[in-house]
Amino acid sequence: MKLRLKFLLVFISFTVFNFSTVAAGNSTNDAQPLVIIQDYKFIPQEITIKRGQKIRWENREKRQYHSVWFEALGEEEPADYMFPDDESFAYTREFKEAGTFPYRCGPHPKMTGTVHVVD
Ligand SMILES: [Cu+2]
Repeated sequence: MKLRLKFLLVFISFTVFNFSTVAAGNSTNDAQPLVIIQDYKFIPQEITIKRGQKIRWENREKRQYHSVWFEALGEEEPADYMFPDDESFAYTREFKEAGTFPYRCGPHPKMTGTVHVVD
């Protein structure tokens, strides 16, 4: 009976670990990669996806807007901020080319992240 309980616990922790890996978006499986914005950070800060996948960013900050700006690609700073409490809280972008794409938050230059797109 004790042994069965041990197995159950191992199974549960394994399951939880797998889910948290997917939730952090740091995987290259078919689930949509997700980057959370919280505590003035992009979490995870670096993410690797397959070419053709989309990344979804979600602002889960309390009362603070942010943006996702691929400044290094020569793009203009997004005029629309991501506010946590309305529909603008999420932003999705598809990556059609392989490469390394650094980005930042417009209003907060220290908030940076990197997208790695692989074939
Ligand atoms: Cu920000």
